[in-house]
Amino acid sequence: MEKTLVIIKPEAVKRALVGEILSRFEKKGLTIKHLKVGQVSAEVARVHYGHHADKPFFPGLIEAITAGPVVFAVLEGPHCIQHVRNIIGATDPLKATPGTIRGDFALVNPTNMVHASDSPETAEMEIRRFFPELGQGA
Ligand code: 3AN
Repeated sequence: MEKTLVIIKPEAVKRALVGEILSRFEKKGLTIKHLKVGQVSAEVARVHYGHHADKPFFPGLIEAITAGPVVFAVLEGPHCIQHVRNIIGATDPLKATPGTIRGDFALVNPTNMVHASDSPETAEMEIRRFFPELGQGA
């Protein structure tokens, strides 16, 4: 069954939106396979957002994702990756449709509330990055 990695970002944890966000995935019918509170280190953040390293917003992005506790989740279900991307909405909160998580709760980047893997390859890599303790069980 397809899996994806979700990070509920520090701004969303601070605003007490964890339950609201997880419940949207659950109501869709997706299964929470693994769940934990943690923190993204600056070192891991620079790897995770390496594809944006040359962008002017990179320092702010690293600051935002490392600003406080986050929630990591592995979700599972048919077409899980695309369903989760649909539920979270467009990357830019200004373009995210109302009814999506970013459309309902975010105003501006880089605090767009949630990260979710965008392909099977990144999902596999990100699950290994943020749940190393799962090993082969991931
Ligand atoms: P997504 O998170 O939707 O997969 P990416 O991977 O292109 O989008 O962007 C990673 C993160 O970088 C976004 N979640 C957002 O926080 C931040 N970001 C993307 N574009 C901008 C931008 N133009 N200005 C500030 N932050 C941005």
